[in-house]
Amino acid sequence: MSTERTLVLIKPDGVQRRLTGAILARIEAKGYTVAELKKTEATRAILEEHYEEHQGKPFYEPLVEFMLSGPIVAAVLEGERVIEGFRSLAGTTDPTTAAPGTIRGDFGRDWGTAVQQNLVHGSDSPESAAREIGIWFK
Ligand code: RTP
Ligand code: MG
Repeated sequence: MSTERTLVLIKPDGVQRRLTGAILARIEAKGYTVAELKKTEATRAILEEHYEEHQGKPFYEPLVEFMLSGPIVAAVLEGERVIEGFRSLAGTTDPTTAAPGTIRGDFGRDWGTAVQQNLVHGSDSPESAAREIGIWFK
């Protein structure tokens, strides 16, 4: 048994496009528990912490601007191997090439500006999950 917790964000494009319910339905259908859930707005300070590893990369500033562009839904999921499992449900980073059947593959596309509009975030390791849950659910 390896029950884990992971941090999921429905990014501003997902909330704005009214995909929150559809995304949560896929999470629950897969058998994961939504342990915490809130609609919130990011701040630059929160994003600097959350995206610490990406600071200095060319996509960092556009990513932060995008994440500040509207409300976000933050969730903590629980389940067996949910960290890897949610990333599998989400699909690869670029929605244009993410596999059909995944959240990014089914709902995302290239919106002209960016890969950053890819609907969801999911923690990528147990260490990231613990760190990110602490940022969004203090
Ligand atoms: P996430 O962290 O959001 O779950 O996505 P990820 O692991 O698949 O992607 P990551 O490499 O951690 O990048 C974080 C977010 O930055 C945006 N991004 N833009 N080349 C680009 O323009 C670019 N690369 C990454 C995406 O929003 C990505 O989800
Ligand atoms: Mg990542």
